[in-house]
Order: sequence, then C-alpha cells, then structure tokens
Amino acid sequence: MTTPTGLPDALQQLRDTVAAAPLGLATTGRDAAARTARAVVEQVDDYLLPRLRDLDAPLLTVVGGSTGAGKSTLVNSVLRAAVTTPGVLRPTTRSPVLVCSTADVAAFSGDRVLPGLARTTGEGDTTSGIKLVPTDALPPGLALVDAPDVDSVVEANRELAGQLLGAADLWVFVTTAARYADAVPWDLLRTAQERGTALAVVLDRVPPEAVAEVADDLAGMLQRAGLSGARLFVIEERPLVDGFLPEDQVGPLRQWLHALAADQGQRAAVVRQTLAGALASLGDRVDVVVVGVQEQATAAEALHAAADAAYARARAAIDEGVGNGSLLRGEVLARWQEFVGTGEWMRSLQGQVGRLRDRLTAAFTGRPNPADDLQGALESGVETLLRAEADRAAEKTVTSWRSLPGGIGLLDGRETELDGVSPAFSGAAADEVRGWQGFVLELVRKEGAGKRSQARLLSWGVNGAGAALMIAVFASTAGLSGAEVVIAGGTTAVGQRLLEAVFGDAAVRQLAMDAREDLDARADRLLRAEQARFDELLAGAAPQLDAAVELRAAAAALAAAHGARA
Ligand SMILES: Nc1nc2c(ncn2[C@@H]2O[C@H](COP(=O)(O)OP(=O)(O)O)[C@@H](O)[C@H]2O)c(=O)[nH]1
Ligand SMILES: [Mg+2]
Repeated sequence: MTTPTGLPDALQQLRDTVAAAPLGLATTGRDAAARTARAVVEQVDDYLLPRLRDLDAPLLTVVGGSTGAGKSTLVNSVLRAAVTTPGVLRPTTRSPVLVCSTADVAAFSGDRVLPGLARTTGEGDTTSGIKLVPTDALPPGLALVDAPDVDSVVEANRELAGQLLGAADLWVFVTTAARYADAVPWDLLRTAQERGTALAVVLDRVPPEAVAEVADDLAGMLQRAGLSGARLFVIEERPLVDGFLPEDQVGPLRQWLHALAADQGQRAAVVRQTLAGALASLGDRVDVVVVGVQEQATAAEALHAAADAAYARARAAIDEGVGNGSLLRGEVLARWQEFVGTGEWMRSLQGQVGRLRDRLTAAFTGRPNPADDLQGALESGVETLLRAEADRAAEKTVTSWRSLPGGIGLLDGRETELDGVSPAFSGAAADEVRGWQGFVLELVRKEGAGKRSQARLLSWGVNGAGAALMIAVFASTAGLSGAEVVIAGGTTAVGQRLLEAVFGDAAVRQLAMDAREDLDARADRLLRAEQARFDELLAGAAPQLDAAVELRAAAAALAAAHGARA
C-alpha cells in the first residue's frame, strides 16, 4: 500500500485548526465542544497520521470495557503470561499496558503512535504514560493494549480509555453478564458503529447456566444497534487457573487474534475499515466544534453588546446632564452669582447691556479671581457627573455579564475591581475637564482676536468670557433669543446676554456648540477607555470572526482529499 501525500497534509491542517479552536468562554456547550476537539486532535495524532504514514504497521488492538469486566485477566489469559495486573481494588489509576511481539517493538517504542504517552518498561505502575511489554507469546503483526476502565470513576482513566480506543485499529470490547446493558459501554459501541470501527465483543464472566440467554440477548442488542458484523465471544465465569481463564474459554479469542495477525490481507481490511470510518467521522465531529465556536461568538457578541449598551447609556446620561442645567446648582451657582455679582444688576437686566457690562466688568476686576473659583466649581461638578455615569456603566456591565453565558468566567472574581471606574479614571477625568476649560478659553481668545470685540473682551477678561461660555453650555441656553434666555436661564442667562453683546448671537451659538462638542468628545474618550477594560477581557477569550469558517474549510479540504483518495 502507498501513502498519498494530499491526505496527511489536509489532516494535519484540520488537526491544527481544531487544536486552535477558540473555546475560551464558559458557555453551556463549551465543555462538550472542547472534549470533541481534544478527541479529534488526539485521534489524528495517535492514530490517523501514524496509520496513513504506515499502512502496514502492526495492528493495534485495544481491549476496552467496563470496570471489573475481566480485561486484564483476559489479556493475560490470551498470552498465558502475567503481563498486566488484574485489579482487586478499585478504582485503579494504573497506566495502560501495550503488549507486542518482540519483533514489533520498534513499531511501538517510539512516538509513532500515541506520541503523547511516554513509554515505560520497568516494574510498577505509573500514573502517566503507557507500559510497553514485548513478548514472544504474541505473534508479530498484532499488539494488544489493556486499557483503563471506560466507566472508571477516575476521570483521567475514562479519558485515557477513550483516547486509547481512538488510537485502535480494532476494539476488543469486554463486558459482562452483569453490565452488558450499561449506558457507558453502549455509548462507545454506538460510536464504533457510527465510525465503522472494526470491533469484537467479549461477553465475559457469564454464569454457565445463563450463557444461552445472556448471549442471545446481547447478540440481539448488537444487531439492533447495527453491530451484527461484530464478532461475539462468550466466556463463562469459572474458577481461574493460576490466574488465567480456562483454555476452553479463552482459546477461540486467542485463535481469532492469531489468525488475524497471520493474515496480511485480513489485517489490511481491518485497517482500511477503521481508518476510513475514522476519517469519515471527522466532518460531523468538526461540526460539533463549529457549533461550539459559533456559540462562543454569539456569547461574545452579547457580552460586548451589554458593555456597549451600558456605556452608551452613560454617554447619553452625561450628554443630558451637561445640557439640562443640573450642573448649575449648589456650588457652581453660588460661584456664578459671586462671579457676576448679585442684587441690583439683576434688576437692571432688561436695561442696556452696555451698562450691565460695565457693572460686571467692575465686579470681575474688583475680585480676587472669582473666575478661578467658578472654574474650580465647574470642574468638580463635571468630574462628579462623569464619574457617576462611568461608575454606573461599569456596575451595569458587571451585573449584565454575571447573567450572560460566559460572563462570570470572564469576570473571574474581579467583580469588585470592575464594577466601578478604573484606577486611572480620576486622573484622566481631571485632565480632560481641565483640558476642556483650556479649550473653551482658547475659543474665546480666538473669537476675540483681531476684532472689534477684542476691546470689549479685554475689559471683561478672557477668563470671564470663558466662564460665561461654559455656563451657557451647561444652561443649554445658546440658541435661544435674549428674552427667552432670561426666562429659561434665570441668573445664568446673564452671561449669555453679555457674550452676545461682545461677540454677536450667531458667534455665541457657534462657540457654545464647539465647546459642547469638545466636552462630548472628551467624555466619549474617557468612557471608551473605561469600556476597553471589558472589551480587552472579551478579546482574550472570544473567537475571531472567521474561526468557524476556517474549521469548515479545513474539514471540507479533508473530505475532498479523502474522497479523491477513495
Ligand atoms: N473467577 C473468575 N474471576 C475473574 C474472571 N475474570 C476476572 N476475574 C476477577 O475479577 C477481578 C477483576 O478482573 P480484571 O481482569 O482486573 O478486570 P478489569 O478491570 O476488566 O481489568 C479480578 O479479581 C479477577 O481475578 C473469571 O473469568 N473468573
Ligand atoms: Mg484491568
């Protein structure tokens, strides 16, 4: 037989794609998909690639089955040598034993098959690896593996049993009169049926008086499961002789195995059957992984959307809070009134703006930096608003993530760290607000430069005009006419009337819009940095957009290579 080149390459590509399948989010289907992915990778490494590279290598026969079924006793009895230790105490965590002809040692001692399991040869049991026992009791051409229990209470044993079955050319499935209807063995038998794995079934430890009844029943079950092609051996439970089954009980199985070892054509047929079945099974198994990856993508999308919605709400709330006048209370209002002066100028508000301005100018210049006090108050007011909304968005995101698939795993005990603003927020917010104030002052300065308004502006002061512009932004009065402003803004409208007197209505509207836009952009930048904490967590675990597409493409390429070969 010759090895085609296209198939191993396609297989390697599929294996690598499956191994890299992103399953980082703890969704409901994640573990099943990860198990399937692991089993596919293992079978490609342990069996498919080695088998494709060397179709004539000795047949690997794995003796698998339920706890206490008599697998180890059976292997020893086939060889009439104590190569493996039957267990009285359970559960056992002993490593599997691979028995082969001394002539075949080279085929199994390296990492040609089962490369992930280290070979051990010495006495005693190891918890990992596989014990290699060369013997002349077995003819060349066929090796036997005494595998851990498929239904072991120890998960690592169960997984190893599954891995070994995935590496087998031939399963010798051992069950007993007491256990042959159990669920776990039947799950595996169904897998063998679906994949067309070459299979023999040993019904072991049957009370002699029940042989006919139990054997018939099991044969019926095998037939209904589509496994009537599997050779069935029945072994009565009799006293062991020197630890071995009586010869008349184990003889037929031994002869069958020896005949298989001796017949190159029959061995090749077994290899072809199991190989073709395993290759054909990959499409459906990769589909399971694809579904898992898609579930990951859906979960990631929902998690991202939750964070996005929380921060969008924060953005809207800040926008609302900036424009609805709510900032112009308490400290800010007090500072503003101090800034413009209180009392009589209010009463003359309807009078000449010029006169008013003169009074105000006098008021500004007569005070020790009232504009600075006002700016300080505005600064802390804006910062408080930003922080409250950023806090709320973080808390809301954490709450949403807790209830979304995969969310808790991502938070991973960091809820208390994540359900408020980041440590960097306070400093960043202070910088942005100060930056905004600088921007506003610069706006005012530029607007006044080289114009007739310059003189008036100077008499008022850039700081004064800037503060008035900030107040106008927060009062949302820009765009209203003078009379409306008075009604809408009360005290705060004074500033705008003055700004209009200095710069003109249209310019003030534009200035207020520019100032508002800049503040929005800064709030947006702050919130994006805050949201990035969640997006980064997600990016570390969520699948790339094309992960499922790549898996499908690799499976299709393999199917094409397999089809071309068939
Ligand atoms: N009398 C008798 N005991 C058996 C037979 N097969 C297995 N045993 C005993 O059942 C226990 C479990 O057998 P073992 O071969 O370790 O089963 P395994 O878990 O499938 O490998 C051991 O104590 C064996 O000696 C049998 O045919 N007759
Ligand atoms: Mg055993």
